[in-house]
Amino acid sequence: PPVIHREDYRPFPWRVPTTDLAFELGIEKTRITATLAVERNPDAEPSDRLRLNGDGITAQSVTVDGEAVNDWEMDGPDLVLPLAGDAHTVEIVTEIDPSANTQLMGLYASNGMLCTQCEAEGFRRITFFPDRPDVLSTYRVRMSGPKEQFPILLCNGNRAAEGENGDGTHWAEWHDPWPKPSYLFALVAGDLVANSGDFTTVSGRRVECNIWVRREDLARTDHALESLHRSMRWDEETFGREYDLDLYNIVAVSDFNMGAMENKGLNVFNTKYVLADKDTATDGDFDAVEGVIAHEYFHNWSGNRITCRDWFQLSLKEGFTVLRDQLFSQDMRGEAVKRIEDVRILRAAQFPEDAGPLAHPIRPDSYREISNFYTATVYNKGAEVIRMMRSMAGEERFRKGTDLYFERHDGEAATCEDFVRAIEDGAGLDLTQFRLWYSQAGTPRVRVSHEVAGDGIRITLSQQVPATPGQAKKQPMVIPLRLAVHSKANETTGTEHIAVLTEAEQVFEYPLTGPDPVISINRGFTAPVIVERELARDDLVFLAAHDDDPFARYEALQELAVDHLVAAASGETSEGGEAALVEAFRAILADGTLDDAMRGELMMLPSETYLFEAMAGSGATGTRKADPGAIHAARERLKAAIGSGCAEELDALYDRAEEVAFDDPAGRGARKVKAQVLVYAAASDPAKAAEMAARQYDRADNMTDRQGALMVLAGLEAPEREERLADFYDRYRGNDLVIDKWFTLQALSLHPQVIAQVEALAQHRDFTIRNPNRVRSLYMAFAGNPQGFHAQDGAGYRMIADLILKLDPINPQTAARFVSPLGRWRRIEPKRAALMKAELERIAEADNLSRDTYEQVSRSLD
Ligand code: DPP
Ligand code: ZN
Repeated sequence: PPVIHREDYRPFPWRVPTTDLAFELGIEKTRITATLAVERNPDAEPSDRLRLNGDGITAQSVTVDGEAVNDWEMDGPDLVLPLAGDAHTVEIVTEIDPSANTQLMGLYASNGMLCTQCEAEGFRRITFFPDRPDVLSTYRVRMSGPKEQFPILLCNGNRAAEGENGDGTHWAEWHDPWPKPSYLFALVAGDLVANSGDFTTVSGRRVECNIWVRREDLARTDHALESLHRSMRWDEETFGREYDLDLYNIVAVSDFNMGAMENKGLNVFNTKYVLADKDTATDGDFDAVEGVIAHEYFHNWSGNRITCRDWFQLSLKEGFTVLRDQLFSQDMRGEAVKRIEDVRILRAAQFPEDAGPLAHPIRPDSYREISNFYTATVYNKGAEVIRMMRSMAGEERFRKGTDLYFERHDGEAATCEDFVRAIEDGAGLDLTQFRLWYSQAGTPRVRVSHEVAGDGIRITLSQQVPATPGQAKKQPMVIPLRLAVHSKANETTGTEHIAVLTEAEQVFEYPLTGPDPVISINRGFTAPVIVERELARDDLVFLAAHDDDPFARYEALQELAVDHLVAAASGETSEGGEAALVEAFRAILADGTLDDAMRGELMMLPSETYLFEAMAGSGATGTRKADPGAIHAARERLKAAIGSGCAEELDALYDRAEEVAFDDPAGRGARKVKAQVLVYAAASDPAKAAEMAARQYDRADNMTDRQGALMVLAGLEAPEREERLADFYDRYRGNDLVIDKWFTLQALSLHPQVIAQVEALAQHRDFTIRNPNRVRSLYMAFAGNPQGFHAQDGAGYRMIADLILKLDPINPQTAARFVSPLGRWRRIEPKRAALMKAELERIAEADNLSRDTYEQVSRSLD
């Protein structure tokens, strides 16, 4: 498959001012008549040929200006049509079989309904079209189909007309007044019901909002609707963005590759991010629904009104929109905890990507298959990069920058460069050097050292950006770091400064506020970097207990744990490390100034994936490899030490939390710490943990408590395990999203037989490889279970490779997502690395690999 380069971008020679689509809908046969008004694009190199993208479709007929023509030709999947004049009307008829569309790209069938997914390149599976985001067109769509099967017909924009055909079929016409690229097209036909609620915008526009679901799911849609209304209000207040149609539809679909899709006026969502009630969804699920509803809504401005010029600019809409949804959730639920959650995600998903064979800048330079670039780098690091601009400008000036961006580029297909320039001009920043964040991959490492000089402190910061594939040499980046200098002797905290590191090495001087200084740096995680500081253990303990920045407290505890665990896993002595951690924990458990939501965060040890990253490349020679087995063992030992060392405090915390009612404002925090107490009990006293967890399960009046208990039970060899797993299954049988949880918590469990259990689950009658949620619920969970995935004999690697080979012909986009866990082989100890590499090679040798999987596997072996 060819490589596409960012530098090769050329404007399309033709414009398509209007697109009329007529759909005759059927599950097995849908006929599409597309009528395109085309005219020459004065801003492009002229051409007498019109290239329309296709993918697996054939034209039944082609007419130009009303005349049937046959001088067109197929060039691979595309249709190329000679056109001599300046403006023409092109009509093309295609026929497709939605029921055979297992890729879930384009128009497909799900549970008897029809729906679409067009981003990035799915529209070309419906009809021939210039399927690229810089071709904007105004769409009119007519749908017709059997009324009983498809009583509801939805499309982008507003309803224009509808009627009956008198033969059992009916039709509807929709018109979207806003020009859009083809990837934002959507259509839904099915037997659906809506939870509806109006929203009145700041200027008084009444917007009808609907959450469309299957009848049996209607009772679980209130949270989604409320989240939508909150998002609409927040975007007006925070970014000055108002909604621009009379209708906002969201449809929940159970077969979906992504989380959700921001199609203009007609979002299509994975059911996972719509349905939630107390009995079936955890607190985390509620947050995820709120966050994804907000994300897709915010795309209406950052993505739809201003879209991307080409797919290399994906972070223009995704990075910015992730930042917007993060800020929204911070405002809804509290800044400190949300920030820790977001950093945890970045470290779990993006840091390993940046350190591995799939590393790429947030604005990639090339790709074979764009679906492979919907990554944590483009999304989450992209958000961090814009967050840094915001930190440097301050909120008010940043808002001036985003106002200018929306004003300047409304209605356009823009680039990352356009965004940066608007922020420069609007916020008054010079981002010349800062632009390196768009072009250089890899997580920068910042070293911190200091010396006390009189009543001041000189802090030396140096940076190093590691080599990444295709980028051997790096230039110094702009790294804004919020910092403060505390006094350990006085137990006082210093004032906050912002140090902006721009050179390879730089000295910053600040006054001292007391003796025994301890530096608190990258407070609030202002920069997505790895800080390397040689802090004495006492200093970390001090920061963990006293820092006035909640993120810095969390970070100090994490660092204490990382230092100890990496040393222990490397067979080095970590004299007193365990005792220090037990004491730091005790302080967290006893700290009356913390609420339980924050306490719960502080109680979470760094993940094994994060520890692999910390271990790989560390050590005196910098060539150390991660040893998953040793890390797992060391982490379990530490959990046991904390569990027994703080047993009394943990019990007391559990008892206190158990008294808090579900609806109490402190309820979420209480549920979070209960789950953590069970985790430590399982490591230190499994019999007691089994009893506690079974009791929690039996008494639970909500999914958070039930799942938290079952998660722990699933890892234990106790009779309670089987009983409660069976109970859970019986209770929720037929509820796909909850049965997904049932698969996931077994695949993630610490049970020694987890591999055999996952193999058995793959044979379970409820398992199907055709539903992406179900596949991920079992196998993505398993790939994230280090003990199972990294089993010494390679059985875990083999299982994932087998899955990739089996899934690739069915759904390549989802299959390719499973490659990256195997791709980390270079940072793992040699025995396991060889096994991982052998599985990648086995995949590479398979015939007819999809472009998606081929690209990921070949990059991983390079
Ligand atoms: N639907 C995906 C998202 O919102 C891709 N645009 O991020
Ligand atoms: Zn998005």
